[in-house]
Amino acid sequence: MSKRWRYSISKYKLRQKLDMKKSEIIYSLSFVCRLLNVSPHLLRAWEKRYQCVTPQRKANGRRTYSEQEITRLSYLVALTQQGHSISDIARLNFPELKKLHGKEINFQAKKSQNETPKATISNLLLALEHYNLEIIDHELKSLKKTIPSTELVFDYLLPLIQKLGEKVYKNDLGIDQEHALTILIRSHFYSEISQTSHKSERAQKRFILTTPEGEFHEFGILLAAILLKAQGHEFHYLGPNLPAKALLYAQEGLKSHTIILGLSLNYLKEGDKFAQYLKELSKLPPHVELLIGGHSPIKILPPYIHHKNLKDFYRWIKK
Ligand code: B12
Repeated sequence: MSKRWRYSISKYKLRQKLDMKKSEIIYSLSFVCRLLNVSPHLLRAWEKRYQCVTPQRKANGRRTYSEQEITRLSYLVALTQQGHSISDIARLNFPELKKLHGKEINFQAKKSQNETPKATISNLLLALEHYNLEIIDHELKSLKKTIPSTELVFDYLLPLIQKLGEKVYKNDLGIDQEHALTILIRSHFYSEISQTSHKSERAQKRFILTTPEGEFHEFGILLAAILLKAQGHEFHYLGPNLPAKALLYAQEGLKSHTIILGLSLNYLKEGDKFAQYLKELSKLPPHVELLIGGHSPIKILPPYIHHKNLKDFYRWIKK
């Protein structure tokens, strides 16, 4: 090895050490490979040839990776997938890698046995960045099993979808990735709130959840349905984009007492359309309540109910 080459490696290692704060939480090679969708062979080869990370070894010789090393590898994997050669980028520091990639990548360590919601969300989005849909699928399954519904809605799903929106807006994730994640979330939670009504002894009212025709954003009503179920209410989830006439039939057929309409930011420009929609719904029987959730383009006056956010809605259904 030439003197110059040796010097550049040791300079690089020093720089890497400076980049790396002490972190007690460590991860195995197989975890990193699953997260980044790469083979152990590839990571070992990169380490051997380019020293792009220097994982610690356990007593049994197994490699262990820190939070910073995973973030670093994550940039390297993403950049090589974009066509950069590993030999050109292996020695770049974090700011240089970020600049080249153009997007922020961040891996968050588990703070304890139970991952914090922030860490879970950050890691789900990292898996999405690497198109590792299997990990997302697995994680959603385990969240569904282990986290109580209300916490799941407010601490995990709502911030996850909102963070996804920010990342797509900043071009950190593509529309394809937005679709992939939203389909996975829907497929996991549809089964919880499927078309069949949830009957409960507690139920006094029967709800219908939908969105007006042209409104395809359905997470507001999906999360509202999970909250209704958690509170033992009876409801029918009809999904998004329902014409007013069809909603009138549904109310009659399902004999529901409250209709919940969810509206996204995108619907703010649909004032005239929504006024017309509500006009058609004036044919509902007088005892039927109408609840608008989210961003309404027009002022909602009594007797209609308006909940701008899910927290207010949750307080209302808990009464
Ligand atoms: C996921 C998503 C999609 C998915 C929807 C998938 C699905 N099946 O739902 C897909 C890819 C289909 C999509 C399509 C489009 N989208 Co979109 N989408 C989003 C995204 C990322 C999340 C929206 C969401 O579901 N949030 C979850 C809800 C629960 O959170 P929230 O909206 O913040 O809601 C809060 C309150 O409003 C309220 N609330 C909302 N709903 C309800 C319901 C009830 C009952 C209650 C009580 C409360 C409530 O509670 C929440 C807080 O507690 C947002 C980003 C964002 N910043 O919102 C863009 C966003 C809404 N989309 C946008 C756009 C432009 C579109 C498209 C026009 C894109 C296109 N060119 O095709 C289409 C329009 C489709 C249509 N006609 O409806 C824009 C709207 C911009 C604007 N200000 O007008 C946004 C803001 C993205 C952006 N920054 O540009 N989208």
